[in-house]
Amino acid sequence: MKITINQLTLTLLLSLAFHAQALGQTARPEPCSPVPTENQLRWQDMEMYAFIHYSLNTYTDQEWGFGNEDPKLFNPSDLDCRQWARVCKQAGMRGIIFTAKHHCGFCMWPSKYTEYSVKNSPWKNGQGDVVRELAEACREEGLAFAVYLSPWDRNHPEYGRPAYVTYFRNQLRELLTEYGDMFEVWFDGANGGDGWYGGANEVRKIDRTTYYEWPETYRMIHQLQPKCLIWNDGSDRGDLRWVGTEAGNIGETNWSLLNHDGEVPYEQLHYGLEDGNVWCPGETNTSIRPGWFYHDTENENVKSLSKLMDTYYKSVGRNSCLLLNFPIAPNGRIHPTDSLRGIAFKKMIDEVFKTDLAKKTDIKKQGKETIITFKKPTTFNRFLIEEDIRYGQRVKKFSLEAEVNGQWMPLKDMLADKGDGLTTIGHRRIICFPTVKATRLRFTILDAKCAPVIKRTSVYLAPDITQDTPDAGEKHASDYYIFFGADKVMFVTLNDEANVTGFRYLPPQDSKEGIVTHYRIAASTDWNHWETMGEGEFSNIVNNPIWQTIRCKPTRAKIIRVEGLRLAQGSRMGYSDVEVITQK
Ligand code: FUL
Repeated sequence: MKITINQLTLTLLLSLAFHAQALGQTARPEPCSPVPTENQLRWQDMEMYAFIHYSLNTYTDQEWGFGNEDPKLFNPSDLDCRQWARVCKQAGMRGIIFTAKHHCGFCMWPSKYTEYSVKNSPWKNGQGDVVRELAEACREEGLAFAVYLSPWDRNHPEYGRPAYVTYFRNQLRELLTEYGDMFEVWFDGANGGDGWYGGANEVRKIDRTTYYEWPETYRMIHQLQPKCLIWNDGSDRGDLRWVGTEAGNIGETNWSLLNHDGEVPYEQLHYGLEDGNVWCPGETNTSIRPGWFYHDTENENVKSLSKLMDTYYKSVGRNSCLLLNFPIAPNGRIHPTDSLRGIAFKKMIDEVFKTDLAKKTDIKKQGKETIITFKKPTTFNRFLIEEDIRYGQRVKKFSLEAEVNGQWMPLKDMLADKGDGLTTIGHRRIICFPTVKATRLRFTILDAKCAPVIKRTSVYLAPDITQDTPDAGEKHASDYYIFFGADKVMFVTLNDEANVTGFRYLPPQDSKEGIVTHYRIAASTDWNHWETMGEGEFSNIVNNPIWQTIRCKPTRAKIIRVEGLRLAQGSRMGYSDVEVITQK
């Protein structure tokens, strides 16, 4: 239903909402359907929680295991779940979602339904249980706990057949009944493809809409853990949605709504659906490093503080929650760079939102306008606004102006990719703009689905992040002569001949066009003789277009030839950056 805001309705509803709350009265605005469930409301207040990726991949330097990796590789010297929980807590995370089972099928708990687990690893002589240790550590630190259970299993012989679905459900039941409360279960969207599958070593495709029989699994989850949210990038609508990218941002326009049925195209994952018929907010997932799993080669690429703040504004500040991944290093701990950066991140958030400059001001609401009058000219660069989403998400468009030297000047969201970014609000919207010194700030609601119910308006001054900010981290770039011999053949020439031990590829960042999914790479010193350095697949490169690293035995080279054997889309291979790793 579309309502044109007339001044009277708005004033009435706003004051109703404010005064009812302040006085603890029962009068409530009519909900503007759909509205969130209790579980979704609780989730939204969590704002930030951590992902932890840890599995056999940590020991094989992979992002996706094939399913035949040896469980004996799992033998951390110093595994310490309490360290993970402490770091996450200090980084401002309110919970942890742990990869109990990733696509390789290796179980981080001694499941009674498979031999492919920690029980057949040398760690603690097969008596260990990472899920239990982490669940306990979370409880001690007051963090909520949850699991990622990959529906795709590249180890299981029955994957693709009905017997696997029973196995999957049995494992889920085990996790939901033996490890205490879970706030969320995470069912990854990567499903089916090649794998080991008990030695069959073949490609197995499944029908995402029918294979897993999600309705039955959902019933089981609701029965065993009524407060647990379902994240599912599969066919059946869960309680939360993926945001269509792993880069750490949701749309500046972000409706927490979708339609209950049907496939969800990228646009809707990213921006939601204004007239959707079900509440399904976006959870922004990204990693503190380029990859989800730990790789030594990424120790220099932990996200900088400004990148993390950008991620915060583009997730929590856009009506979403941030799910930030901390990979575990082979010794069984979060790497010191990641933990220092995570803690610096939380400190910076606290610093930015320490003093609400709107607190000691005169705030006047008149119809669709709110005017904040400062006692004296005040400098600020952030505007924070919240709707009371218990009554639904209502605002469609607003404006923001600062009065500078007696003139009203429009402000816009400098982080928006499209337009001025002054569109939806929801649970929380943070508008970032260059610092202004103003006497007044005017916020005007221009369009809404129902009469708005605004809960909070705040103003802040965020400090600059510079190279001197403690633990902020730096950028890093490469510089080679690169050219193409054919549409799918790239040459990278080095200034001097060197012993090359690896090659790194950063795919195009803006679209799937030209992303290399399967490569062959060779080295030469004279353009005539080529020695193959490697051939293979870049796992998960389309969903997560991050730096890919190929390691090889030391090979003498002056020129590197990279062939794109298969591309995600298009016929010309693309790249954002490359790097040649040479022996020191
Ligand atoms: C993706 C997976 O394929 C990645 O390996 C990772 O687990 C990420 C969170 O989700 O789709």
